[in-house]
Amino acid sequence: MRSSFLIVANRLPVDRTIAADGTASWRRSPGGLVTAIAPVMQRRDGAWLGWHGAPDEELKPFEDDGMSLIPVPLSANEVELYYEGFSNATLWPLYHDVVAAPIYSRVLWDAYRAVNERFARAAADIAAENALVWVQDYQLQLVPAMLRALRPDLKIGFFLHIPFPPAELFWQLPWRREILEGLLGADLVGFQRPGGASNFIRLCRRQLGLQNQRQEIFFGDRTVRAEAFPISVDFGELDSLVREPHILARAKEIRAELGEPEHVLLGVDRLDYTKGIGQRLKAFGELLADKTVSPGEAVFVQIATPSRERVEEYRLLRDDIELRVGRINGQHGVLGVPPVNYFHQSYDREELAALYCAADVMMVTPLRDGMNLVAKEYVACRHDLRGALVLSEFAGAADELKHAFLVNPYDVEGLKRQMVAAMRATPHELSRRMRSMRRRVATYDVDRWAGEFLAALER
Ligand code: ADQ
Repeated sequence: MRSSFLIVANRLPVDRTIAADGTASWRRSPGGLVTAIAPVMQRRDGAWLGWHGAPDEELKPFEDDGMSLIPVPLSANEVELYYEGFSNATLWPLYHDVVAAPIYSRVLWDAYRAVNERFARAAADIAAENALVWVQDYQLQLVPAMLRALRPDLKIGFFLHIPFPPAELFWQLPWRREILEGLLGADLVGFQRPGGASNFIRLCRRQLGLQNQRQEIFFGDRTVRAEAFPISVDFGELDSLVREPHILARAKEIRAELGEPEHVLLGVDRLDYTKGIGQRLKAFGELLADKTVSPGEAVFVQIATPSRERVEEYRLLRDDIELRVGRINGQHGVLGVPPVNYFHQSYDREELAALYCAADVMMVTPLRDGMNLVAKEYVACRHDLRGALVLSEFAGAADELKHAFLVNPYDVEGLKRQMVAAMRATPHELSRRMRSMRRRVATYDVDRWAGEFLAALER
C-alpha cells in the first residue's frame, strides 16, 4: 500500500532485541524524534523508511508499534563508506566548526551519493500521489532533489538536526554545489537555529547565484523556504515521570551512593568530540587543584554513551577522556571518594531522569551542537525549581535557555567561574532561572516542533 505521509531517515525508529531464547523482536528506539513523530504517523497512517541497523541483510516491510516500517538495506561496505565515512568523518566535523579535521575522499562521496539514490528510489516507490515526505538529517541531503526528479508531485520537507556551517567553512567541501542543490529539491528546509537558515541562504546566493526574499529562495520555477524550527523534548512526559515516587527515591539513593556530597555535577552525552567533555573535566580538575572545591564536597558524574566506535577520531577521544578521568582521580581522590564517576554506558530513561533529579549542576558544554536535548531534558525534569544548568553558547539550546549559566567552553577560566557561580547560587536565584527556562520548554515542546514544521510544509 502506498503512503500519503512518509518519513525518510538514516535509521528506522526501532532497534532489534534478541531474547534469551533467541527470538528477535523490535523495540522503539529512545529519543525525541521518534516520540515526536510516532503520534503524527499513527494519525496520518504514515510509513517510515530507513536502515534497520544490520548490514548485509534484506528485510521485508513490517508493522510495529502502529507504524509501517520499510527497511532500506546497506552493505557492510556502505556502512563504512557512506555512514562512518562521508556522514560521520566528512560532514559531521565540517558542520561542527571543523573541531576535528574532515576527510575529503571521492570514494566516500560516491558511496554517499549511491546510498542517497537508493533511499530516494525507495521513497518514490512507496509515496502515494501528492504525498508529504519528510526527510531527516545530514546523511540524506541529496534525497530531496533525487526524489523530486523521480516524483515531482510530492511535497518534500527536509530537517537538519545538526548545525549548518558558515559559508567560509562549507566552502571547503569539494561537493558543495551538489549538497546545496540536493537540499533545494525540498519545498521547506528546516534548521535548528536562524543562523543555520541564513548560512544556507547566503551560500545559495554565493555559490549558485540565486535570489531570495527573506526566507524564500527562488530556484528555477520553484520557491524553497529555509527557516528555523528548534527541536525540543516531550516536556509533559518527563515532567510527570519525575513526579513518580520511585524516581524521586532513586534520585535520593544516587546521592547517597555518591557519599552525600554538597554538589553533584553531571554530564550526559554521546561520547563525541563536539560535546566538550574534555573541557569540562579540565575545568573541574583545576577547581580541585586550586582547592576551590574539595573531593567529597563536589562529585562529578560523567555518563558517556558509546558512539561511532569504529571511527578513528572517536577511539582517540575515548582514550583522551579516560586518561583525564584517571589523572583527576589519581591526583585528587581519597580512598572511596573518587572526584569523577565515569561511565561508558547507555542508561534507560528512568535512570537518566533520576540522575537529572539528583544533579545540582548540569554541565552541557559542547563546542558546537545543533540543539542539545540533554539541556532541555534537565529543565523538564526540575519541577522542584532547583538545579543549575551550565550551558555552552555554542549549543542551539542557548538561543532559548537564556537563563542558564552560559559559558564559552574554550575559556577555561570563564567555565570555572560559571561552575562556581552555579554551585553557590542561592535557592532564590536558581528558582528564578529555572522557572523561566521551564516556561520556554513547556511551551515549545517537541509536539509543537513537529506541528509547526508540518504546518509550514503544507502551507
Ligand atoms: P545528539 O548529538 O545525539 O543529537 P542530543 O541532542 O544531546 O545529542 O541528544 C542525545 C540524546 O541521547 C538525549 O535524548 C539523551 O537523553 C540521550 N542520551 C545521552 N546519553 C545517554 C546515555 N548514556 N544513555 C541513554 N541516553 C543517553 C543530534 C544533534 C543535536 C540535536 C539532536 C536532535 O547533534 O544537536 O539536539 O540531534 O535534533
